[in-house]
Amino acid sequence: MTIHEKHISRCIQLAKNGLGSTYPNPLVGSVIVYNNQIIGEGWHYQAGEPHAEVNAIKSVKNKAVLKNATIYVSLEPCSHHGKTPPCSDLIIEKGIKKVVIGTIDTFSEVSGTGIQKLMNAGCDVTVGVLEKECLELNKRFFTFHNKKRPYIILKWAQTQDHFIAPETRKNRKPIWITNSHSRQLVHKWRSEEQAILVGNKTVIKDNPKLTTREWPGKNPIRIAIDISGKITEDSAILDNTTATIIITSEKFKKESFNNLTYEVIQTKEKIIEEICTILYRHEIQSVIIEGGTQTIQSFINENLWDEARVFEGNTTFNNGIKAPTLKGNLVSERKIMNDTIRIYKND
Ligand code: AOF
Ligand code: ZN
Repeated sequence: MTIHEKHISRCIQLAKNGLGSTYPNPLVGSVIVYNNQIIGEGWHYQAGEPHAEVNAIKSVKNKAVLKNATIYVSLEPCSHHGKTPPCSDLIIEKGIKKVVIGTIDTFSEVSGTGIQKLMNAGCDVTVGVLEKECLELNKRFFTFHNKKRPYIILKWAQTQDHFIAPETRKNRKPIWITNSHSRQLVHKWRSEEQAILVGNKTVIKDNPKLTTREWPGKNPIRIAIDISGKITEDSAILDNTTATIIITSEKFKKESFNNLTYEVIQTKEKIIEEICTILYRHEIQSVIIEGGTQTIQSFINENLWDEARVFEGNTTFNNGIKAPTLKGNLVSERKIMNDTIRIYKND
């Protein structure tokens, strides 16, 4: 690992402190190095608050040495006036001459103009250090801006014989396939995404809350696909404690109020594409899809997914509802006690 890579790697590590709380902004980390030593660090906590570079510069005690220091940042410093002023202006104003950047910011307001500004001011700019890792860090942000849809994560739990649920079930109570540690991990994952989506069968059969109650993170926006208007008013997802979007047809549309929004699907053929467009319009950068098989499979069939996280429990059902099937690259496999977790990427 080169010195540049070592410092950008630290930027990535710092940036991850903001996971789940920076939407719609990206995760960004920054370090300032003088005489081969890190003299300042910062990351972006939350949209509307200072950017990573501002926090890193603020943390430097002896500002006089900035003129001979190098600033490392995992994403191109911004050049625009958004909720906060441009970071590239601040870098220039502080006299920092060397800038090392992980990757370009593809947000249309920035998109290379931050780098240009720095170069025009005479800074020595290096771009593309640990680029792959920096792109992965902001996979949600980049997918949203580049593909004009959210980053889509599919999640399901299956038995050893690949069923996600038994055929029949009493009392709208889910039957657990995975252990409590795996379920806690799922709640952590929910807290990292901006939204969570299910089909109406899951709402009707499981009556899920879709919250992060087993993890101290924020709740994602809840989304249910209910084209045929089958979700009943006593469903837990309509409890108004968290923002919820019901995607339905004109016939079943109701008045939106407080935390509950109804969105209408116009087409018959391209429903999944249209759902992605609706989510894009709501500025949702990431969504975790938690079932059931029909909903997940319809995203797979349209090739509208980025990552799949599949739990395999230690039980068998012999019959029931078959798990989705997909072709993807297995990128990791690990165990939580008796459960196996496999992560697939679609690339
Ligand atoms: C940076 N450093 O730490 C972040 C950047 O509304 P604003 O002012 O917060 O600007 C948001 C945009 O700035 C966001 O869409 C992204 O392009 C960039 N985020 N840039 O130089 C940071 N978080
Ligand atoms: Zn900035």
